[in-house]
Amino acid sequence: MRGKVWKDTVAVVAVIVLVALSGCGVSSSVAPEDNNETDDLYIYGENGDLIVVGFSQIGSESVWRTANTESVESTFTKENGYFLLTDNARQRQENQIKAIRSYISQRVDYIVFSPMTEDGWNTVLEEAKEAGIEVILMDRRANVDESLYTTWVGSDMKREGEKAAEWLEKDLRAKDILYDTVNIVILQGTPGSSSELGRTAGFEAIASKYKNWHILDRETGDFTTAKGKEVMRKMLRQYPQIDVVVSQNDDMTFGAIEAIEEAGLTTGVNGDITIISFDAVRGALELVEEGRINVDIECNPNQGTYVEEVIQKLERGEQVEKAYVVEEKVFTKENVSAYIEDRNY
Ligand code: GZL
Repeated sequence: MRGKVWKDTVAVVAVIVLVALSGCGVSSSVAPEDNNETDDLYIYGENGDLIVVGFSQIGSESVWRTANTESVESTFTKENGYFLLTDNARQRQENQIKAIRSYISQRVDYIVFSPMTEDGWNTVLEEAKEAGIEVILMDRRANVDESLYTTWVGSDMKREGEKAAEWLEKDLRAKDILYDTVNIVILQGTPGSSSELGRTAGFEAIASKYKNWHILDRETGDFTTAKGKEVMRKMLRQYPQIDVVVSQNDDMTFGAIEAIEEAGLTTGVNGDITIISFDAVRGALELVEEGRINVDIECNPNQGTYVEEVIQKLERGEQVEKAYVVEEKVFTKENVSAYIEDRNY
C-alpha cells in the first residue's frame, strides 16, 4: 500500500488490537459499505502500491447521480491500480464532512467529492490540506479558496442555463411569438448547489432581457421525481396559465410531466406546456424523441475518467489545471435519435 509510513505503523497496531478483541484473524481489505458509519481505520491488507482514493458522493437522488457514481466506481478499480473507499452521504452535507474526515484519518492518497452545496467546506478542506492530501472536486463546486483543492472536474452549469434560454429564444422566434407574454415556472435543484445556482443564473441572465417573459415562480424539487411532481401540482393549482416549465433535472421533469398530464394538459412539441429539462439521461431522451420534452440540456455524469487522468498527471509530478470542463450537447427531436442507442445512463 502506497502512502504514509503512518499507515503501516497504525495498521500493525490496529491488527494487534482487532485480533486481541476478536480472538480471530482479521479480514484483509475492508472498505466501508456505502454507509455513513465509516469507522476511522481500515485494515487494507496486502494491496501493494495501489493508489488509495476516498470518494464522498452526495447521494443517489437521481439517475444522473447513479451514473456519476458508476463512472467513478468503474474507473477506480484494483485492476486499474486503485483502492477505492466510497461513501453515500444520502443528501446530507454533514455525512460528506464525516466521510472526508474519515479519509483524512486513514491518510488516503486522494479525496474526490461532489460538494452537495457550495458553502460549508472550509474547515474540513483546511484539515485535508494540513494532512497533505490532494482534494479533487467533481461535478459541483465548493465556495472555498483555490488553495484548498487541487482541481475541479465538472460541467459549466451557468452555460447550461444559458443554453436553455437560448433555445427558448430560438423556439419563440421561430413561432413568431418572441415578444408575446410567456409565463414560465422554474423547478430548481438543491438550493445552494452549483447546479441550481448556475442553471438559474444562466437562464435568468438571458430571460431578464425580455420584459414579456414572466417567471411566475421558482421552487426547489430537490432534483427528485417525487418532489418535482408535488411542486408542479401546486404550481398548476396556483397559476391558471403556465406556458414553459424549466426543470433543472430530468428526474424532476418526469414528476412534472406526470402532474401536468394528471391535470389534463399535454407537454412538449405542439403541447400545452413547453418542457425544458437538464441532464439528458436516456429515459428523458426517449421523451424528447416522442416530442413530450422539447429540449434537454446535457450534463455529462461520466467524470470518473477525467478525474483519473488528473490523478495520473499528479502521480507523474505534472502540473494540472485548476478546472476541467466536460463536453456537453443540447438534444431536441431533430438530433436526439442518433444518441439514444449508445446512452450508458
Ligand atoms: C449536475 C448534478 C445534478 C444533476 C442532478 O452536475 O450536480 O445533481 O443535474 C443531480 O440530476 O442530482
